[in-house]
Amino acid sequence: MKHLLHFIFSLIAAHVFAASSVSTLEIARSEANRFFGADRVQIEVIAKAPVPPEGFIVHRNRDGWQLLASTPVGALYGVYDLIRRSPRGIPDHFSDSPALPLRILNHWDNLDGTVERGYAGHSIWKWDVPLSETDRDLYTRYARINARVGINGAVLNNVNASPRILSEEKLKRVAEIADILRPYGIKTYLSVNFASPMALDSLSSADPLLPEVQQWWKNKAAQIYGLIPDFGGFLVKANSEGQPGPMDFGRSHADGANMLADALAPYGGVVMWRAFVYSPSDNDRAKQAYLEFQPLDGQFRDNVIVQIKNGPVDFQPREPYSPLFGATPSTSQMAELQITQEYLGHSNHLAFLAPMWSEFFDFVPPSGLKGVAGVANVGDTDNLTGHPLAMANWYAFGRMAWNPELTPDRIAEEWIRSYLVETSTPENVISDLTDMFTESHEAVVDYMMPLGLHHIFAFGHHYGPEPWCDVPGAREDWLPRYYHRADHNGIGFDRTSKGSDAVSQYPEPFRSTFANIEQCPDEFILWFHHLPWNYKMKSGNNLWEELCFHYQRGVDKVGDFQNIWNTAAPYLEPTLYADVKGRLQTQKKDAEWWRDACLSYFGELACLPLPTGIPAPKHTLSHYKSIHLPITNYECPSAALLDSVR
Ligand code: GCV
Repeated sequence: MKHLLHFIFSLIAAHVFAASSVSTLEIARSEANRFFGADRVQIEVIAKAPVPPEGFIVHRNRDGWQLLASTPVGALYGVYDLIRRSPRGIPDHFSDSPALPLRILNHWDNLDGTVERGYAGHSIWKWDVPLSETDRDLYTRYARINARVGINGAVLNNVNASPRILSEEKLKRVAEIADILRPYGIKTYLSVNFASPMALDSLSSADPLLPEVQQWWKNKAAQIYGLIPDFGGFLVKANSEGQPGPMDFGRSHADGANMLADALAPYGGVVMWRAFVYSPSDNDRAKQAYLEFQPLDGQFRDNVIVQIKNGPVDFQPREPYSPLFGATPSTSQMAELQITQEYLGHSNHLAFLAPMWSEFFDFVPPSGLKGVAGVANVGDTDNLTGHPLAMANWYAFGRMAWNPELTPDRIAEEWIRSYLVETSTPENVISDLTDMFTESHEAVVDYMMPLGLHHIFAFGHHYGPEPWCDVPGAREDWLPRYYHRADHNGIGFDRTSKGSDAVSQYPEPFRSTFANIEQCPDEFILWFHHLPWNYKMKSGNNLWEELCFHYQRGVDKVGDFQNIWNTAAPYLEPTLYADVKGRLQTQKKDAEWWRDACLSYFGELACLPLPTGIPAPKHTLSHYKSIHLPITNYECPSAALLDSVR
């Protein structure tokens, strides 16, 4: 490595950069100087250096470090890696580059400033007023946070997209934002509404095979690239949950995606076409994405990437991986993860998500993916993420998008050391905090939906338990009973060949593992099997007892987290300490609410007593059924509101 570096440095003496890339390098240099002292890090960017485009090589020398990259953004990432490594000691030689080319945040931000499933205030993007210095500073702060973990793209608006995002006025604003993000290596993308030609310019159709529709999108692409030369491309939610799409005109997803892809291709743009679809007619929602997209394999243009949610249903606390991954070998795929905690206690609960994403990558090799997108948890509150520790999820998303093999405990520890505690913090405190982070997702699964249960949330806003939920006129597959299928005989969704046969969408060995009740992991058992309440589990408990113990384990874990947090108090910033302490109290009460409500409801069906060690519910089932939170789909309930109802 050392020799290679010297060889490269001596061969190529100078390099000229395009004007736009100079500022990236300036940022890299100023970050390095600020953190390590003037000129301690010598940065060289050599276009022909044998370093991957966003990668870097670092080598310690007498005065500090030599950092080599083939692009300015590679240098910037190298500086941030040096900074990240510094609390643990920087090795003499190291190199790195990202595993996935696209590492993108998807904002579900609306033009009116609301954020769908956003629990950190309003959108940071301003659409109707001139950008102030404060806005620009915020966008720079946002860009820097992303660059520090290697996130290289941002889709600015909601997939439930307003056509107005493509109006000239809004595109000019997009260009202003893109100019601020660009020096940090971030490309800007937009979600588009498939019917935009009809909504914006009164075309009579948005049929992707009509020449005038194709021309409309070509003109739109030309306009966008005139304003934003490095625009990343479009994200599209089509024919899903009421959004328009090519199927409205009798065309396929491929027809729709390809039309947009052709418009973007001359400029190098991509289309990220979402596979989040589920028609009301199918017998199992979990099968839909596969059924609609697998037969289209090979029909998409090269610059189309099908974006698939990690699981087959919808960002549940735990899902098996979506069988669509790997099922379309001739079509590019990317994964969609959710950083915002729509189904994980919003910004009231601590749920560090790296373990969930790591579990996903254990099933889905990153080598088969073009990228990964994360639905952002960013808003305009001071700490940007609502729950102060939810910033660790934004961080973890970036780190895992860069390297999906990083372990959750390493990521947690990095974040804790870099952003949470004082440098004097004893190792045992750091270790306990790390455990708290890495165990927190499983705790949430335990007190919300253990053993493969899913989608038993309150209707609409998805906060709190409602396994009994019934909304007259609602689609069956929007109601919890569709998913848990509990009655006096048992509980769980039979997805074996005797049921919906969703297992047959999985390749071996997963198909057999999930289908075989003896082999199916406990964490997915009620996802794939309908079992009697007295079914004997691997632990020796019957299913009912096992369910109860999981709920209790989740509650107990939150109690442990409270203790760990209190012990760490002397090493934490006091306001942050108090904020998280309050949220942990809410989380504990919510965990008890989940346990008591779900066990009351399922217990009444199972007709079995609570096992020893499980406390009696605080209230009657009818009390739990009477709880309705008056909140929207972009609000986190306050502690006071929750205390007044549960
Ligand atoms: C943006 C779920 C969420 C919706 C979201 C949708 C999607 O249904 O509840 O808020 O819409 O997923 O991913 O498109």
